[in-house]
This record gives sequence, C-alpha cells and structure tokens, in this order.
Amino acid sequence: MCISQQLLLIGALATGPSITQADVLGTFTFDLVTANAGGTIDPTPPPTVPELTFGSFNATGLGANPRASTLFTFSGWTTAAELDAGKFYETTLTPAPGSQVNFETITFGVRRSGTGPRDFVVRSSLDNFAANLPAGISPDNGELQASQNVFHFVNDNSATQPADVNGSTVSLGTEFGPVAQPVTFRIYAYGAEQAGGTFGVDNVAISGAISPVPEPEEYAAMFAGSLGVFAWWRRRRNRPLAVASVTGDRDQSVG
Ligand SMILES: [Ca+2]
Ligand SMILES: [Ca+2]
Repeated sequence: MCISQQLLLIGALATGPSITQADVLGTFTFDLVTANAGGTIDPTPPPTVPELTFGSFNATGLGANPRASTLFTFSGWTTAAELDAGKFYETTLTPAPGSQVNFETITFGVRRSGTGPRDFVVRSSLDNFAANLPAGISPDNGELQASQNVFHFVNDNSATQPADVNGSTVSLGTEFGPVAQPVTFRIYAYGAEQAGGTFGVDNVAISGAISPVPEPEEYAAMFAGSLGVFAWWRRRRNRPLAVASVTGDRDQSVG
C-alpha cells in the first residue's frame, strides 16, 4: 500500500466507520401520563430505535403522583438555592452490544406552576452526576436564561408563560461520542418557591448517531497506517530539503 493510500485509509477511519449524520434518535412525549393517577414511572412506551434501548423516564425523591397529564411533572422539589442530589428525573440509554452512540444534544420543553422551581440542570452518569452539562437556549426564549450551565426561569409568574417553555438545549461534548456503555441522564430542578410547586418536562428529544463499534482489524489497520505515515515523515525530515531552505537557494531542486 502506497503512502497516499494509507493517508486515505487513515482519513476514512478517523471519521469513524459508517457514522451517519446526527439526528433525533428518540423523543419522550409522555402521552400516557395521567394527572394524579399514581406512579413515578412514565407509562408511555419509550422510543424504540434499532441498536439503542431507551429506558422509561422516572421521578426520584418527589411526589407520588404526576400532577398533570401528557407531560412529566411532579411536586416536592427543594426550595433551597442548591440542587438536592436525591430529587431528579432520569432515563438510561443503552447501546446494543457491538454498537456505539455519538450523542449530540438533548432538547426539551419545561413547565412550572406559580410556586415551582426556578432553576434546573442536566447531568449524566459519565462523571457520576458531578458536573452540569453545557446548557443553552436555542432558539432564544425570553422566559429562559442559561448561565454557567444552569437553566433559569426568568419570570416567577407562570400565568404569563406559555404552557410549554421551549428552547432548553444541552450540548453533549466529545466525552459523549462515541460511547458504548449505558448512559443515564438526570434533570434536577431546585429553587422552588414552595415545596408544593411543580416542575415538568415534555418532548425530551435526544439526538446523535449510532454506528458499529470498530472491529479489532480496523484498529490494527489504523495502527499500521499510523506507523507508515510516521516512517514517511521521518524520511522526508531527513532529506536535504532543510539545507536548501536554510541557504535560501530557491533554484535548487529538492525533487
Ligand atoms: Ca406531551
Ligand atoms: Ca411565583
């Protein structure tokens, strides 16, 4: 295999084998949630995607009942200005054996009652829920701000807000692509005006691309290709090209 062929091979492998363009992989719509029906697990069948299993959305540390229908909303959030690590919504995504996922974004709508939480963040199991994931509002929405990866309701009066306040967007960094192990995402809300206030999410959409985990022989080809390029670079480096440049003799052929 010549150098140019090796470069082409490395280029092809560096972008990953057959990774398709990022797209919405699945959306949680909470269609079958019924107000005050009991239960803290979304009864709606989760999205189904080949090679990726979506777990059900569930609520932890909150009230015993969803407080409205067709979205995921509960009371019982902390009134403290810091999040309570025991109060969150979560779901787990599990790639099938032999598959990996480049996660790109999580977008969702939010809704709060007049005394509900004012702040919310998203974290993941990749760092054991230590850091807030990158938060932004896209498209812009006057009801929401994102600062230092914390989402914030601008207004305390929910009566003036649309039913669903859209635009919350989490941008998932390079640590999320590719991943072949299960990933749990959690949404924590806090800063409630009263414990009885509610915070809900709807249309939680997760985008990314699913691809096969590279076979061992593909890694071997990448390694062999890298060695070939290194040897080629070493040979180039040892040619008299450098001497010609230093002397400024531009007419000298360095062929
Ligand atoms: Ca819905
Ligand atoms: Ca209020």
